[in-house]
Amino acid sequence: MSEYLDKILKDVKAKNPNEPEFHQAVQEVLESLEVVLQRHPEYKSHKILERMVEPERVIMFRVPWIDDQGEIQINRGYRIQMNSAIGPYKGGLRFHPSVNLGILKFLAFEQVFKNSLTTLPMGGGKGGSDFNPKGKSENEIMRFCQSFMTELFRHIGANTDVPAGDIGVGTREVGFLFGQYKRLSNEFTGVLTGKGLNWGGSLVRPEATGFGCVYFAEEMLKTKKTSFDGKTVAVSGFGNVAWGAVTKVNDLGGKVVTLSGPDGYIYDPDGIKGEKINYMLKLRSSNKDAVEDYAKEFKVQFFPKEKPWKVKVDVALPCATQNEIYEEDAKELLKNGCMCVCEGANMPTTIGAYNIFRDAKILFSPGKASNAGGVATSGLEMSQNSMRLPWSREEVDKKLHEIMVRIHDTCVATAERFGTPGNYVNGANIAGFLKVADAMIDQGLV
Ligand code: NDP
Ligand code: 2IT
Repeated sequence: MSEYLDKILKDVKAKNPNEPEFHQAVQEVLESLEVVLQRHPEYKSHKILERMVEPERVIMFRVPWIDDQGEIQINRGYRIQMNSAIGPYKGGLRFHPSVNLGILKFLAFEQVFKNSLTTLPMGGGKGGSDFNPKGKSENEIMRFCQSFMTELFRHIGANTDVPAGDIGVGTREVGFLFGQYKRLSNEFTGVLTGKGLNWGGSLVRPEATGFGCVYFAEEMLKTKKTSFDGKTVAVSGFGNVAWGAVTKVNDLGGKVVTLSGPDGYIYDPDGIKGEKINYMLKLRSSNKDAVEDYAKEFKVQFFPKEKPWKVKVDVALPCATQNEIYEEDAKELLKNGCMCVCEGANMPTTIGAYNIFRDAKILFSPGKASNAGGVATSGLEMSQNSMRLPWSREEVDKKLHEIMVRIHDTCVATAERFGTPGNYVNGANIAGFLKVADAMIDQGLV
């Protein structure tokens, strides 16, 4: 990296100590931008990068709630409003005990580039809490969501900041949050996406991230004149994104042989299909946080505390969480002939593992491009809410598919234009950056 970019990264580290995921996300983007700054000195003189690594606003708040035993519990809530150059802040809420300021800053930073790639008018944000949904009753989850929104509601709005789901936040939680927002604001607006179908949600939003990831991978495979038909696929995670991805791989003739959770992974050589896909929904809603039950139910092997990257597959779709593919995992995947890694989760691949994939010249796509189908369909939900007209399943799915193909083609064309053909990481970072950077210059020093 140039001295200039190196200084930006050093300053980020000094100003945001103990936030390794944020440093990692910034480093990955800066490494792609060297060539852009050489060609466009105006971004340096306008201090665009220095501004982009500083959130426009960070909100941090107390979330008190009462558990089923009548005891008071206190969690911490956050919303990072990262960048609003191209639209209202937009991004999910994550409820997981690992949540902290650094993880949410990394997610909000990624979201800015991702939302820009969708071509829809959405800025970037992210929020959540260290609340652990594991083992909580539905009433506890509702009381937590109501308390969380009692503070958050004054900072968001359909034209200001539009949250959605992420890990630990699905339609049920969005429902509790929306109900409380409506009660406090006395307004029925599209302030959240991922809503239920009967109250402003969009068809295909639940499937959208996983579907979009597989549509993207399909385009990558096409560049090598192949397809999902007959391919063996490893998926990690067992949540919303994994479920959508498994469904679409089956539709396209591929076979998914793994799922994983914090407890380990399952290996199902016959393929996760039919009723087994529906079983994933049961696993997730059980609030048990484990995949071992799948192995018991369908009598397949379970590998405790291991990750699914040792299995021989053609394609890997990491769909669980950040930093789940390390260098040793990347080497295993390559040794077994894996030809395509397409991220469904946000930043599941470490920088070291990415370097191994890049040097081996296999197909590799960063989450900010390949998982953008979720937020893109959130954008379509916002459009439907504004028009007060719902679209059919076919219409939403068609738009999602077109958006994913367009993002793919933009990544390919941009990587080529800036001298690294085939490098989707550079393509995504540069294309996402250019639109936001130009909008920031247009809008003056803010
Ligand atoms: P879910 O809550 O539906 O599922 C998350 C999955 O990851 C579960 O299997 C979960 O188990 C596992 N997981 C979470 N944290 C950890 C951890 N620290 N260690 C091991 N496993 C973990 O979330 P989603 O499917 O919505 O999200 C999955 C990924 O996709 C995340 O990276 C998210 O940011 C990303 N994403 C989500 C989008 C969406 O629309 N939902 C859109 C774009 C990206 P458990 O949580 O039970 O521990
Ligand atoms: O990481 C993501 O893009 C999401 N969790 C979805 C965000 C959204 O606003 O739909």
